[in-house]
Amino acid sequence: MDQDERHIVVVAMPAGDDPGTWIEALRPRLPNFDVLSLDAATDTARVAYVVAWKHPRGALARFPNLKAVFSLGAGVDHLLSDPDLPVALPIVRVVDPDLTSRMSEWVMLHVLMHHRQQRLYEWQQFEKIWADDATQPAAKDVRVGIMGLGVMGQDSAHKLAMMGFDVAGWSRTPKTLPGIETFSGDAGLGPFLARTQILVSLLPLTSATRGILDLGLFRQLARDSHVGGPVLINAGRGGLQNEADILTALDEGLLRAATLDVFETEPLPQTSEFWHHPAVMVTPHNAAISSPQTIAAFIADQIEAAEDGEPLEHVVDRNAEY
Ligand code: NDP
Ligand code: OXD
Repeated sequence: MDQDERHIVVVAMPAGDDPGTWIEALRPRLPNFDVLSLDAATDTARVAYVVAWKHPRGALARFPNLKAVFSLGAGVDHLLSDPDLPVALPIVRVVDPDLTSRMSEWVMLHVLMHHRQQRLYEWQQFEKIWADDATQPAAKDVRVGIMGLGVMGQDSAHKLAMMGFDVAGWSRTPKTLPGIETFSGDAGLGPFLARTQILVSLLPLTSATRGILDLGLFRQLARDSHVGGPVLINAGRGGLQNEADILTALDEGLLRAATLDVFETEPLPQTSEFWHHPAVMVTPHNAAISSPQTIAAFIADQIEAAEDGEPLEHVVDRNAEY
């Protein structure tokens, strides 16, 4: 093919971020394409695909012949929040077993951390205190509730159930999952929260879910947990949580503890109280991160398939926003 006719795949990152790693991962897998950074893609008519993570707003509107845009993650809120994103453009998100397993590792780690009161024993070791907790229940007597029963939520739910936890999940549409109690929609939220001692949020950020993790919701959680109150674990998105409400809930005992991987503002500002709150564990939005090689293979396979006339997979429902 003539050099001037080759399609371009653009890697679009925030201004100042280096797209080099992604370009290097994609190039060998897409030998028939020019894989370029946003700045280098001056021949805009040749751009057929964009691979994006938090791209500059409006940057994709200048490509008249775009066929699809690929999110570099599972979440697509960073794309849908661009008002200039072409309306009919298919958006593909990452669905990959490696990413999913990593999320489940993180969820199990933090559920276990709270269930087994690991922070208490770390403190006891520091203070040279030898004391066990005679009231430690078995996993089967601990009720975990997962908000979001999608790719991530289902895998975490199954793995927690395999460890013996009493697991339930909540989703937008009804689901039947072996060994997991399921709830859905507005009507299902109250009963779901009422039986939940450890709440895990794996929801996408949409107009319907923004700010859902607030005082009103925390008040509905089960209060009979052996750790002294409900626990919140959020790896969905920071926009799901009202951070002032989390701090109030911790102070008032509506929440006993929280593990947060995502925040309203990232990186978490130095002034945030979460950094030093004794009942909060902070991780730096790394609950699940796949290697560029894995994600690049997923995207390149889809681009090649689309060029062969096959349908794209994991296309986002623009109305549902995820
Ligand atoms: P999916 O799209 O597979 O699943 C989303 C789930 O949320 C579905 O079960 C869906 O319900 C449910 N849901 C959506 N809207 C609502 C609503 N209004 N009420 C109730 N349930 C709702 O997404 P994934 O599981 O792949 O990923 C989930 C999120 O995890 C991502 O969007 C991203 O924000 C976050 N993430 C975070 C990472 C991190 O490192 N912190 C890494 C990867 C992802 P239904 O089943 O009915 O459609
Ligand atoms: C994702 C993320 O959405 O890393 O994949 O947050």
